Amino acid sequence: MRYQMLTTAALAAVALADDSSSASATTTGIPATSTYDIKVGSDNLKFDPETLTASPGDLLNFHFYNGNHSVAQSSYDSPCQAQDNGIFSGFFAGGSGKDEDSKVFSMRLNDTNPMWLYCAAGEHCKAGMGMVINAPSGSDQTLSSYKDKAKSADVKVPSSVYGGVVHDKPQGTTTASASSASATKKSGAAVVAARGSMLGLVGGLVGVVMLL
Ligand SMILES: [Cu+2]
Repeated sequence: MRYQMLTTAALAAVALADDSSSASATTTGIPATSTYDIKVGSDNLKFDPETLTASPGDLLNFHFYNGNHSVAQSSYDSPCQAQDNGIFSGFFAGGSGKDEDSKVFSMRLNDTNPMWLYCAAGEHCKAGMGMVINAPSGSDQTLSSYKDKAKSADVKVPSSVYGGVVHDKPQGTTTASASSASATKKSGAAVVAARGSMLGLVGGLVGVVMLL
């Protein structure tokens, strides 16, 4: 039960962070946070990019392609083993409706600690489907050594989504526009729509947790 409450709190934090960041960007002039799009499975059993340096407050969007994939977090020492205070997106499989055209898993970074990520589908992790965010500098803990260790690891699949939210991909954000005014308006509406769906999802998950 404690674990479920922590999960709920984490999801709420994502939604709240989304609101506060947009407010501060418009009212105080604090530098805007960055958004990173990460492709999962677009190039066989790989993340693209496989390494990423990002800052607290940055938003990470994981997009899923071609077949059954997911993103989960392990420690460096235990590749393919989901850790409780990490993230798990759930599985995205072509044909299930959760494909690259409609859904995305999003999370906001809280710190610059290294995040070792893998795909929990089948044997993908053992086959080298891993990535690292904010890899430790000057360390022998590298992505290639993480992948080497993964070859002989057991895969632990988390039982539920946590550490982020699955939501509908905003519509129209990739459409090229003739004027900057209409582009701004369009993306603003899309952001509001995305936020609404994220909050709705959080509410739904809270409801599910209450039932458990
Ligand atoms: Cu995979």
